Amino acid sequence: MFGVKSKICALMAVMLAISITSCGEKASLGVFEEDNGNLVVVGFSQPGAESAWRVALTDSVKENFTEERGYKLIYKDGRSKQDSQIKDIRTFIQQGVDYIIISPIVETGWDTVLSEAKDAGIPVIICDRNVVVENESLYTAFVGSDFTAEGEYAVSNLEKYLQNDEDGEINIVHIQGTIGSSAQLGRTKALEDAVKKHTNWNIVVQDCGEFTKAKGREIMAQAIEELGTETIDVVYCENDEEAYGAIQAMNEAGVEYGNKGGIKIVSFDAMNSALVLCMNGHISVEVECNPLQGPYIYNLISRLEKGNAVPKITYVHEECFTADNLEPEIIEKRRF
Ligand code: GYE
Repeated sequence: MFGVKSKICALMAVMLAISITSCGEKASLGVFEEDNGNLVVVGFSQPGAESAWRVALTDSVKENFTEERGYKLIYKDGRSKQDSQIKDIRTFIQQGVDYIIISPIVETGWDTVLSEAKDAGIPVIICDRNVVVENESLYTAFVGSDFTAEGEYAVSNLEKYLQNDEDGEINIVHIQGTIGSSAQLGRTKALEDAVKKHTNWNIVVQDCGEFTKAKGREIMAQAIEELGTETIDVVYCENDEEAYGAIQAMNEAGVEYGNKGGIKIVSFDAMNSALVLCMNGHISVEVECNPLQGPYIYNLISRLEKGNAVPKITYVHEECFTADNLEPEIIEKRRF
């Protein structure tokens, strides 16, 4: 049935398909360049989409780098793996983008890929979490949070809630974020320093909640089961998703929490729904982590486009909330 002729035909068809594909790629690359001739191309590598906070960051960057403003944004989600993020960054380099924005899942392990971007002459803006590299010149600028300051806000406000308990033991369940991310490192350090300072504070559980609701719930449910409902005084959650999960676990176990009595909750991000819980006294301390970083990054890249120098570090504006400084109008005005 399949004679030499048909085999040759098949081979030719395959070759044609290959040449069409490669032409297609070339053509689309050509179109890419032609269509975006005047557009500045920006690749944005996110670690994943583990929280509402991160979705807000993605939206903020997308809203700022629009075609109307002269930009073409290529967005890539690293599915919570550093390897995928590195692959995505290499793709941007191959595509010859003009700038790369990276929100790095963890702080270390970026030297090689950043050197590749530098060799290709592509400026890199690190956003949200930071990197630790041997040579700071491997990236152009950092825009994001001061996580040590965030942790210190959290701890000093928690101290206010606990000041009447100076003599009793304070048992803390500590649900950490992705280990090795700057958000986790800064927020953890502040708590661990506070525990060293207050001899009656004890971390009774310390586990990684990966910044997700499911893990937050799991860790808190297990803590309640192992320690009983009376032993835990504080749950320190390194983001709102984990706090929502911990609250779910406490609701399911019938455990009291909040300012009126029961377990005190500390959380980070200050997403609107968490602020409502804070205003109502269910969450005791909410430290804001501002995901609206798009305008800051846009500002930096516009300056670089004009050939101007930019600051190496830009911290975004952040505040700390408790029931005492929250009102519905404050929450309504916020965008995340
Ligand atoms: O707190 C959390 C997110 O890196 C600051 O990551 C960010 C953190 C944020 O998933 O909700």
